[in-house]
Amino acid sequence: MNRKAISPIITAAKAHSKKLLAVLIDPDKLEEHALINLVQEANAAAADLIFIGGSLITGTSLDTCIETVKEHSEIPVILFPGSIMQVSPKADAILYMSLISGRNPDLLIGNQVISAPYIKQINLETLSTGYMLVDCGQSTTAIYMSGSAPLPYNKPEIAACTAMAGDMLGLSQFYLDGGSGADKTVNPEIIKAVRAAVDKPIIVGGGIRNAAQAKLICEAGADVIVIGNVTEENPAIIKEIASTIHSF
Ligand code: 1GP
Repeated sequence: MNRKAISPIITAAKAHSKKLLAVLIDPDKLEEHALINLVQEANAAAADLIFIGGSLITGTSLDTCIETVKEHSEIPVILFPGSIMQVSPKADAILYMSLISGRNPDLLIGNQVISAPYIKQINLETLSTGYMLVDCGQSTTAIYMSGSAPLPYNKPEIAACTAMAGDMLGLSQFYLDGGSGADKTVNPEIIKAVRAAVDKPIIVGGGIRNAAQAKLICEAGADVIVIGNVTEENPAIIKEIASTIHSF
């Protein structure tokens, strides 16, 4: 199959200060008709990336979901796996994450060891990502499922040192995540601190519901904005958020 190389897309966008919009699809949540509608909205909005995955997927629909997206869109598909069950050769790339905000060895390195041979076998592009859960005021599925404490909301210096360590270990990018459906977004002060600490792409998601929030997050230094929940309720919001961050 013809896959798109993703790393150059993200690196080039950062180099040109162009912000990217990623639409997150949870394969469990959408019926085929709603999925196609969402993908068409993403196309119309010129969304840059589609992330697929979830902290807990209860269905067996990952491959089918990717196939449907690919049938209806040219937007690159990147796996955002909540577990080693969520690896598929049908995607263009995978966020190969280490949960560096936590101290759960399985998510720091254990699951990566288990999944590495298969990912190599299917020749999937790996985007090495320092994944950092950030406390946004409530417990989320991601926090619970990871069995780890998130970074404190009001301690930017801890987030900065965490990203700095990940940078020194050679991770290629960082994902600051407030968790799906978070009441508030990641604290912009945390994003600013991480931006000052590392010169690598920063992905931010969790609780982003409108263009004004997306703009604040871009201003704080994010390179890629992720929206999930809000697009399920209101797919038309994709265009509003895309045009705001693309004109940044
Ligand atoms: C969650 O960052 C993503 O891991 C997106 O969050 O669903 O709240 O947009 P939302």
